[in-house]
Amino acid sequence: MKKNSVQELALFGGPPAFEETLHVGRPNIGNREKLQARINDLLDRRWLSNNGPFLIELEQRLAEFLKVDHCVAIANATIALEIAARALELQGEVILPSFTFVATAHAMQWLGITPVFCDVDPLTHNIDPAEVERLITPRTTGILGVHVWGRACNVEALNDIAQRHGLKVMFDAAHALACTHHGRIIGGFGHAEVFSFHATKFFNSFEGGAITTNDEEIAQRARSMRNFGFAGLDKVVGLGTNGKMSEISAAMGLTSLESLDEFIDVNRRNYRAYIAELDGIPGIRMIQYDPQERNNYQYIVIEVDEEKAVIDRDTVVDILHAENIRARRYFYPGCHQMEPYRSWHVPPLPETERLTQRVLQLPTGTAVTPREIEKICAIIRFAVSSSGEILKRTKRTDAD
Ligand code: T4K
Repeated sequence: MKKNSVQELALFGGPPAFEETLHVGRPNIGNREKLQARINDLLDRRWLSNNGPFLIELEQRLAEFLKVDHCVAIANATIALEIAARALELQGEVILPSFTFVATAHAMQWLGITPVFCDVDPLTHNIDPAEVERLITPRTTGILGVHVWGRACNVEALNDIAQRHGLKVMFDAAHALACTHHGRIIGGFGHAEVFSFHATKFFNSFEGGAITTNDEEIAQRARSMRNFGFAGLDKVVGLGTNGKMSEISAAMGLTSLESLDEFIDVNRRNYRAYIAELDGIPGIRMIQYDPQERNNYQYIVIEVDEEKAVIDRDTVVDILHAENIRARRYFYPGCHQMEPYRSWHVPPLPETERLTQRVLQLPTGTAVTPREIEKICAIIRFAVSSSGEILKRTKRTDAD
């Protein structure tokens, strides 16, 4: 479909466009005065990085919150994944989903570990343990599950497979801060878990991430690796990198932590508003969070069933973009369809491919109001109800 035709169609008799663009991933900002006071403190102290007091406080508070023995704050989740994989001594092949942000796969490939792409469960969007077992080879050393949208992987099944095959298990928990699995907070599962505190996450430290673990040795290795391999003033005990979180990021992290409950409340309110507003639109299904678990509700995820909606996901996204709503298509087209992996000709992953064609995300967080959610949903309802007309007009315009 031509871009212009979508723009014309989006405006054709539908609800008016937003004047200011609404984004998925607009950062939540905590208490500015407290942040500014912390920034003054760190400037007065002239301690800007390298294990400063804000970093130590953030690590302690997060470890307490996540009920883990160790929390190692890192510059971002991608480097945290790399450091965690090295601390776990992963090598050869690691099995992970293709339905994830490309950083999960890149972190392994960057270390010379081959990411082996696994299909997902269509209901949970998480790595499918039965498929994992099928992909194990003599070169496999680990399984890297991703708690997609904050909904936990089948941790028990993955642990069981790992135990039977002598593998390590680690989780990419980039989406899963403050989420639970069977009532237990995510952070202490597997050998290690990795969180992202990127600006687009509901809890942010500008850039940032953390490795959490209950294993003292893994924590110690990670601490040393994030600081060039140092284990004392002049003593380097192994290979390392620079994965340190700066004090200004830790200051933002502490400030975000103080507003965590408020951010989740707003996300939950938005989530419920979207459920109510999208109810009954044919072919539009919003993924639901298990009410028995805690979730952070930071992703509003819609599946578009093209047959029932008579409109495909990409046209819905194009229409939303034309109306100044920057809906996203995470995780399109799937890591295995991105370079360098695409050139490897990975065998088909039918559930992943199906999902990557159907799924989109809508704006939420403290930057979005209930009134804006009503309007976003009105545009989606209008797009679906006019889909026959849109198809007719698009065909005509494309043929022009
Ligand atoms: N594992 C998983 C499963 C992940 O989802 C991610 C990251 C990682 C690992 C790696 O974590 P980090 O190394 O980043 O800590 C964004 C984020 O950059 C990325 O962190 C996130 N996942 C991913 C799902 O989304 P892009 O390429 O979509 O970013 P971008 O620049 O298009 O921004 C997204 C939207 O946010 C835009 O519409 C604009 C808005 N935005 C963004 C920033 C940075 C703002 O409004 N303000 C801002 O400051 O990846």
